Amino acid sequence: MAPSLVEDYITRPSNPLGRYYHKILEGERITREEAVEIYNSDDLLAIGILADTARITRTPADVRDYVYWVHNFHINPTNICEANCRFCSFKKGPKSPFAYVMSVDDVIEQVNNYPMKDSLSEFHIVSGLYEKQGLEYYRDLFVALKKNFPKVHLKGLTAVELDYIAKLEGMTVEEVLPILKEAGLGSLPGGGAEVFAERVRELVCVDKIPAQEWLRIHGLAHSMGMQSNATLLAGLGETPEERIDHVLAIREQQDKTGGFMTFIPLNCYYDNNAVDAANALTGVENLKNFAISRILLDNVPHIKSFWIHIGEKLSQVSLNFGVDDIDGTVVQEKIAHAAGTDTSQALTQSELVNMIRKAGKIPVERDTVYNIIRVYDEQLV
Ligand code: V47
Repeated sequence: MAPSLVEDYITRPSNPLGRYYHKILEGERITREEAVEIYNSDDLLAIGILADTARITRTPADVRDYVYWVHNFHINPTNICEANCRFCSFKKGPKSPFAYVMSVDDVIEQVNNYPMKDSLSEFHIVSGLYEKQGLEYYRDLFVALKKNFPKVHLKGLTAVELDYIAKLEGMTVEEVLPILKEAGLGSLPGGGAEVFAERVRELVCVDKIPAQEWLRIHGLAHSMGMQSNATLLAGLGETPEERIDHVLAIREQQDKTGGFMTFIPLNCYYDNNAVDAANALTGVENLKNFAISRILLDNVPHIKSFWIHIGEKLSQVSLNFGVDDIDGTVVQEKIAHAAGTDTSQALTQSELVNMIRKAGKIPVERDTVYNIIRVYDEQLV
């Protein structure tokens, strides 16, 4: 829609969401109550306009059409996990015939087998909670990855894994994080947050660290100069208000400690796990989650739609609902695929560039911490 049509649509007297348009344009913070009204509206177009207005208003003019992606590679050192999250289809018990454990050498070999390894800029490293992979394993792994691939940023270990490793070693996360940072860890991924609502956690991930601890560990990383991401896993039976409260908890933490780069609303898949598929999100709800995150998070620079979870086409649509990042090449996604997502396990750099360009945006390759590597403003490579 042309800018004038957008303005006409959102500000027409009969549109109850019009007043939020002015609020967002003026840089005013949206409250919980207002967010609930926006989220519960059936006017998806107006919600998209509000989110896009929030994105545009808070982004410098020269980069407003940029959509970011990263050349990354996922490393999951084991699928053995002691936790019992009811939504997890990736986890295996130590005696399962499908359990696997990778040594440091196995990981290095796996990366070496990737033909495009020389242009990678990020390793995304997450794993199960496994007693044989403690602090020493991760220190050795990070040192080896840095030795073999010195230019690649290590984004690894969720707050849940950090808490587990610390307890395993009889240490605190305050003690463990500096050791891992020294070994090469650059930032924390956003996983393990799930839904912060205690009511839902008791149903689906009762043995996971509570929300306050997840937030505290991210705040700790921020205080040590490490940035991080945050996720919401929706589709676990949570209410719209619980989704909004989750986003607000991130906003509150960000006010205190700064370091969140990206917020990533994820949607659950239900194959091979114990969560009822009746909770599955509609496409509309996915778009509302992106939009409300952008509208509320006036202090987090980026909103990511992980194309692996919502598919390439809805990812393209999400770029009009506040999203400015689609993650990356990924290379071998295992967690959502174990649960039945039917997207590819990887996309090439050209496929990502095309996907963004066909949605009318400018593809920008970034590194983990959003330094720009290349702006694809001309013809494709
Ligand atoms: O934390 C688990 C989720 C997350 C299922 O930081 C499931 O840049 C769907 O955190 N269906 C891992 N999802 C993914 C993640 C992530 C992804 C992309 C980028 C970044 C980043 C982080 O996957 C887990 C959990 O919330 N998950 N089971 C499932 N059945």
